[in-house]
Amino acid sequence: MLHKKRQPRPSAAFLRSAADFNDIPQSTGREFCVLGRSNVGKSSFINHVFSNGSLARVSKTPGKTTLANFYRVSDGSVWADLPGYGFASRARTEQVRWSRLVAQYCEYRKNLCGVIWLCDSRHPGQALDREAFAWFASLSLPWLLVLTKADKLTAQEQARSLREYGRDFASGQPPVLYSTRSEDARDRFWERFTAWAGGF
Ligand SMILES: Nc1nc2c(ncn2[C@@H]2O[C@H](COP(=O)(O)OP(=O)(O)O)[C@@H](O)[C@H]2O)c(=O)[nH]1
Ligand SMILES: [Mg+2]
Repeated sequence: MLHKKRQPRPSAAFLRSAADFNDIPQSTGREFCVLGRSNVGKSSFINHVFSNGSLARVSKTPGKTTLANFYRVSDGSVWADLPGYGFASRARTEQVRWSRLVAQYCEYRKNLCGVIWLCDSRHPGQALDREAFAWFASLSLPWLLVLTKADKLTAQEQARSLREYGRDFASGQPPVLYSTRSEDARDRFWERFTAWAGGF
């Protein structure tokens, strides 16, 4: 019987948390950061993609995480789960609020190879994401756009989300749909990540 070739699936272990830039672990290897607005699904994504439900804490209260959490990955790289930007606030005065930590990390971390950028697949065109994009693109950081919570969309809506996000935030890589409810999503992510990160 023929088996579909599986992508290699790295595992990860918690390294440390950092409250400010000076706390960040010494590391010279390849590093990737996970960036996105509060509640977009960053911690859930990290747990799911590494098949380890207790790696990152999934919060019930949006905007609570102010620490960056670092993980050592079995491929030798390090991943950083950064505090989310902005808040899903009820007020209309939403604006990007970068923590100093995120700003300094993205600007000064020498071995940062790229941003795994998470946006909610249901909400293309959000002002906060546009601002975030303008900022890290200005730093010339490569990004891979991951569209979270795809299980909440129909196939047609997923196609539309891919189209709109791909148009707004075009890079050499089309966005990747993700859902923590799907094994296929995990395989697809690793396939795309390997193609993207292979060049760094
Ligand atoms: N249906 C669904 N819910 C998700 C998915 N990813 C995250 N969530 C939910 O979204 C909420 C925020 O997730 P969390 O990982 O804490 O977001 P973070 O603030 O970006 O780290 C939690 O209630 C998660 O269970 C997904 O792929 N599908
Ligand atoms: Mg989180």
